[in-house]
Amino acid sequence: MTSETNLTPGPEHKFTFGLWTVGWLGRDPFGDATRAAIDPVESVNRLAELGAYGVTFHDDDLIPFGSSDAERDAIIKRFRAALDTTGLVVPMATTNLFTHPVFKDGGFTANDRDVRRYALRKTMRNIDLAVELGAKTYVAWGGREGAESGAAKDVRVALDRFKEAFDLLGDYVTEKGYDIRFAIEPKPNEPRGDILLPTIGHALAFINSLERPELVGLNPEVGHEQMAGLNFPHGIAQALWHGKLFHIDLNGQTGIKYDQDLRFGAGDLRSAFWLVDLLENSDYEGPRHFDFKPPRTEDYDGVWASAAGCMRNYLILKDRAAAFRADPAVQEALRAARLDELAQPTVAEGEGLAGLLADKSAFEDFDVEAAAERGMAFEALDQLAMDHLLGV
Ligand code: XLS
Ligand code: MN
Ligand code: MN
Repeated sequence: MTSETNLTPGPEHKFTFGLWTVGWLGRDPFGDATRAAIDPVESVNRLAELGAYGVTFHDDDLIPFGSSDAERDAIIKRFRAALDTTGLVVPMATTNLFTHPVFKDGGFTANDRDVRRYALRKTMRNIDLAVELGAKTYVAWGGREGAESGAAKDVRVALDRFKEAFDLLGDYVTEKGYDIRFAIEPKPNEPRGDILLPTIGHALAFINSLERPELVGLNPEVGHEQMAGLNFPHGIAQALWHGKLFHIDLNGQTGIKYDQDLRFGAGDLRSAFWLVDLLENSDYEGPRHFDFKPPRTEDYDGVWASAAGCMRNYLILKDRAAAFRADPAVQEALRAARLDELAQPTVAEGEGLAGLLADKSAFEDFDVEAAAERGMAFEALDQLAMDHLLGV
């Protein structure tokens, strides 16, 4: 690492945190909370001190479920004041459609029609607040949209209801003239046995069937794809290719198991390196949003250490990725691995299908055996990446 490497986070890095992340009390299926509740205003202040750019929230993170209108107004006023004092922004908000028992079978795809109508109204109410606070992205994680058993959910019909919900939400923000877009967050399972729209790929295909596909993109989360054994940087690359990376949830995960939500950089470090390399060399300009859970072993000192670690690891990896790309040996190795050749169209401009079919060197005279013998030189390239990642 060079001496001028700046590992101090600032607003220019666009690091954001969910109120529910540092505010997680450590309750899990086997154990009670290990930390006392924290005031969202305190979280705003602490995150600002650490160098964050913004905060995000579920409606119920900020305004406890069941608050009266007067309580709601007072909470929003206090929160706004904290934002004004610290300069923190709210680039994204979302709805909690999973904690209250009413959502036990889902929100937008619950079999119970009354619950679906309520879920839509709850969402629209919080969209109003999100827009008031300046959010440009509205995340939709359908954690309870799914099933544990085969006949319980007719998936094709549930997808009709899912589409209906996003079409109605699209109508809502369009009629209101809001400048906000939706970002679907895929997850394969947990808390439901199986969740609808389980991966980036499923969600991308779904978005194409909506009435206003331009209003809907993705909020992929590192651990969620890795829970399904998928390559997260590859998924993000495809989301970027479709112009659908609207937001991102960064955290850490070690393989196919429960949703660990480790701090960013913990878990699969190599994957994190390639992710930062990709994001920093893409046109994605949105927040670097951390959706992690400081382990329940930690007190609040540990919580802030964990939050600071997310940002520090991102900045270290950004530095390592930049050093990798700038290294002449890497540029040579990229050429040896023929990345420049991948960027050439397979059929030359003006050549067309006819040209390909007429080209004997492409088939009749092609030396298949000689081509098969050519090494790809990927191992040398990957070792250079390893050296840079490890700072050697
Ligand atoms: C849970 C999700 C959730 C969403 C927001 O696994 O990551 O926290 O990001 O509802
Ligand atoms: Mn997660
Ligand atoms: Mn998430």
